[in-house]
Amino acid sequence: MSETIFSKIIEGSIPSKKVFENERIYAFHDIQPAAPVHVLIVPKKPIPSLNEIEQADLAVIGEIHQVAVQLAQELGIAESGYRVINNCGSDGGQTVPHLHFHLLGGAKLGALTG
Ligand code: IU
Repeated sequence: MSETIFSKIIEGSIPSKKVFENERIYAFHDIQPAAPVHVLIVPKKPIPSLNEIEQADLAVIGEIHQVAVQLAQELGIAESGYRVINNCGSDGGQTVPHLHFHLLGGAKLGALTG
């Protein structure tokens, strides 16, 4: 699997505003926030996109959602609500080919559009 900028962020060779890390997951503030709270939650394994997930990856994808809830609580948006999004592929708006989930909140978010 190819290295992306997220691999460099995870290994620390590119700085980031980290909010969570364990053996399997790294989360940091998005460099171009689309909402008052905008965190990216990333599996350390460089899975290119949701299309490439395997059976063995299902646990970490569940854990990413558990981390999203924990971070929503820590960042003060759990009660008011938030969104967890994955963009997959070109039409889905994915720009970095390393699987990641956006945690967005802190304001009333717009309706999803197609
Ligand atoms: P996307 O779903 O692949 O479009 O999301 C990529 C996100 O990664 C996007 O919101 C960027 O602002 C963000 N990002 C970043 O936080 N730091 C970086 O160095 C790069 C992209 I490149």
